[in-house]
Amino acid sequence: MKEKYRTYVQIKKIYGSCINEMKDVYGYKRHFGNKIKIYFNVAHHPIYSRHLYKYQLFTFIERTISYPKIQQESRCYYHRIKSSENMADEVKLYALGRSPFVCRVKIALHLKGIEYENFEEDLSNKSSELVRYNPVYKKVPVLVHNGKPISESLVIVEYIDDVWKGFSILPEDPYEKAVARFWAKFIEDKCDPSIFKVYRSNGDDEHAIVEAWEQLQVLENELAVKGSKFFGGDNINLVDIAAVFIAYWPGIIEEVTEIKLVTKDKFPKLTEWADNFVNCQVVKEVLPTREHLLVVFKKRFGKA
Ligand SMILES: N[C@@H](CCC(=O)N[C@@H](CS)C(=O)NCC(=O)O)C(=O)O
Repeated sequence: MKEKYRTYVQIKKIYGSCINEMKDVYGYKRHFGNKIKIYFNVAHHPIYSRHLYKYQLFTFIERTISYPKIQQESRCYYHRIKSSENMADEVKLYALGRSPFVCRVKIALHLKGIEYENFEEDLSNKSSELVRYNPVYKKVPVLVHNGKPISESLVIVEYIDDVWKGFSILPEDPYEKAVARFWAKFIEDKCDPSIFKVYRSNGDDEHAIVEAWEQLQVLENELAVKGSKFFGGDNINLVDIAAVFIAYWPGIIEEVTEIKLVTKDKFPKLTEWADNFVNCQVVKEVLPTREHLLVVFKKRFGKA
């Protein structure tokens, strides 16, 4: 009890000093409400998390908070703070904000708390660096780590997981790891291309629609069998990251067009997963805005 009180006093002290820092950063004072909310906000906020990590109060907070969603998000921040030693490296990302492939890499970087320099590409006039770093495909994303380039989003995500500590994107167990890779490859080789095909035909190719539904049904069944919030279980993993396109893009494309591919009626589990996934803090941080994609797709589908 005494220890708990001391910890609480410490939190209050940190909380007080951090309020000023937050005012500097955000220019306004946040309202934190009751005690539990204080812990919640403290655990969430990057500045607080840094202090909390320093004072090793995180486990106390984890014990205090009984809400699973808060725990999940707090854990993410914890891993980001824990991996702060990751920041010494020079990391460059050749990117395109609206690309789901780039988003995969950004999610991985954010999960690990890695600072990186973003180089936004114009695909109609690719930079000489992009062409030099990815001479085979000349596509984004390319990650350049201490001068060494790596291409292909899923390869990059695995590289990030191998090199940097913190949040584990792939399971440790070799069998579980192989299973995660299998599903990521299924999404990459089967699901995404079949959905792209539907959109490329403006929804006119009925055979393509049936094919896409077949692939999506496989994912729907997998989620039903797993019975978990994410493909990765309680936390996101490689499979969830691989499926970022399915989680976010169809909803926006289907707002612009008449194509209805990923609907709640047809895929209740998959759409529930998509909601959970896009609402994860790290995912929200990296997704292009709805407004931006709406502009892109209105132009693309001739609705501008
Ligand atoms: N399989 C690649 C796909 C990357 C990709 O298609 N990138 C697109 C942007 S979304 C691109 O750079 N396109 C340029 C081009 O095709 O010339 C990956 O996973 O990284």
